[in-house]
Amino acid sequence: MRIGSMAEKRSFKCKPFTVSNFVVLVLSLFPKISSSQSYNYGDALSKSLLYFEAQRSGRLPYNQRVGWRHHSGLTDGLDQGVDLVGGYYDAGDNVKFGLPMAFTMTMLSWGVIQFRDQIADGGELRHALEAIKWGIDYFIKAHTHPNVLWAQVGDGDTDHLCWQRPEDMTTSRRAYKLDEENPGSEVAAETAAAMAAAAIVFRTTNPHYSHLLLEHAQQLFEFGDKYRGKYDETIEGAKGYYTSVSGYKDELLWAALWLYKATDNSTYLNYAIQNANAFGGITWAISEFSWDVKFAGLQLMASLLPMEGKNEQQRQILQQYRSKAEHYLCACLNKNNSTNVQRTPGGLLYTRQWNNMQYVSTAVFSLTVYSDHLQSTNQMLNCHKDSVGPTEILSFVRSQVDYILGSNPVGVSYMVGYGAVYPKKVHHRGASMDPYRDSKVFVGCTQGYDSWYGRQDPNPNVLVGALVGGPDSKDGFTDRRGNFVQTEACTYNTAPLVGVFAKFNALEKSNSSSLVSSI
Ligand SMILES: *[C@@H]1O[C@H](CO)[C@@H](O)[C@H](O)[C@H]1NC(C)=O
Ligand SMILES: *[C@@H]1O[C@H](CO)[C@@H](O)[C@H](O)[C@H]1NC(C)=O
Ligand SMILES: CC(=O)N[C@H]1CO[C@H](CO)[C@@H](O)[C@@H]1O
Repeated sequence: MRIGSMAEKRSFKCKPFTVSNFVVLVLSLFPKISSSQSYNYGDALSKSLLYFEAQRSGRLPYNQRVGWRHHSGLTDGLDQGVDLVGGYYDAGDNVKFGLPMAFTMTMLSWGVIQFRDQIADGGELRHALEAIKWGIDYFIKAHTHPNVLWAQVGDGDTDHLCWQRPEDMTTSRRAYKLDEENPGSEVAAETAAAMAAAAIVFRTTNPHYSHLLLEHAQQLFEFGDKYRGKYDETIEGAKGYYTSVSGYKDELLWAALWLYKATDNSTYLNYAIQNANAFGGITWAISEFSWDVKFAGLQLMASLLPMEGKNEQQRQILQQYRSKAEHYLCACLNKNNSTNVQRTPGGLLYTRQWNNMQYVSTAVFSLTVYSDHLQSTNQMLNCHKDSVGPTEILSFVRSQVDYILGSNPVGVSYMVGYGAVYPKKVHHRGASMDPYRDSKVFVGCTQGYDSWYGRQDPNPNVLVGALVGGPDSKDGFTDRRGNFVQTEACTYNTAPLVGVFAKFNALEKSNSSSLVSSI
């Protein structure tokens, strides 16, 4: 099976406000490649976690480090009799979209599970755990009954009519609920995956919390599986923003694998084995991995499971999962015979124009995880064209990470606040206006567009750690607030990078001369 148009999405994620005076300021006129430069991955790691504090909704704690943000969304859910205060804004707007928020938490948790020691080594474990807990605490509130999950607060249409700081929001904060009559298997299952992954993260440091998360995860999975339906048909406000193109079967398999990993209960493994074919788990060969299409991610998870103790059927199916995962990895490495992920002339993986960085981010995460796996099991990755070893994979990952941090034709760091040159006009409501701390004067719905959105000046607040949408297929980048295709950042862009930065930071520290410089 091939995917054709399976992932043309987020088509209306950000309302284009003005398209008229599009001043193309193609910065690529000033090439500045410095590939031999060594980056401070520890700094990138710390910054990546600060970003999550800037995206917080709710009542901010005393130790909030991003000072230009303040409390917001303090009555979310109130009208509907539920406390939905907290969680994260997903990008440059002020809506709380359940599906990408849950995916962000799953990936952040996976990063901690895989790279816990390296994150601790970089001094950031506490911040990583706090970032996860902030999202997961919200899911606990949102899961009010075994078969009820509140899956969204606010809606894209009204939100996008306004350009307001979250602290000033006057837009609709209506909350949207999933239940037995109004199913939404993608969000139920992705939230189950996030909570199961977080249960692993907190297993030793907070066993009570971990146990609670497992209960929620099991119920949510059962709810999503038993009452099947596409969430964007239930929550109309999600369509056009986070349309589920791949449906919910990938999320169900993904959640089952996370639950298996968290509980070791073979019921969940068998679910992923029995449904492997019918749900596309071993039939789809796809070369992208995102908040929507997660076959590649679940195939990778399945291929990391140990074969010991599995029966013949399980082994066979797991092997098929693995072969599809390897298709994805080989495609990223440009080692497949024909289907590969495109690259820009500057060498960046290129999937599509709108927020391309999200795909780069999941690809480098997957490759890093697999490289570690090959290393520890003393194996090679056999692609059509070539066999690739763990060091070569890591070397490619490093090229992508360094591109992100500044080794690119434009010479800009696509991670905001990293280095000297980075996007200054990020498409982000809160960052683009005077901070609430300094100016409590209310900014109205359209007033924000009039006074702040179209300004030529840099944003008053630096959205440190945000990974913006990134360059186009020719490495071009236009730093303009209205250019949301390139200058908007999303929580799920940064989340997979946390562990990868930690890994490179640790490599650099432990083996600064030999290993890292050779890759
Ligand atoms: C495994 O999970 C299933 C489904 O939640 C449950 O019914 C069963 O009791 C669990 N088994 C064990 C050994 O905990
Ligand atoms: C890939 O192409 C090479 C060279 O054309 C060929 O030898 C090989 O059999 C192909 N591999 C697969 C799996 O198609
Ligand atoms: C068409 C092509 O060459 N793509 C292949 C890449 O590798 C996977 C796994 O071996 C194949 O399934 C694809 O067909």
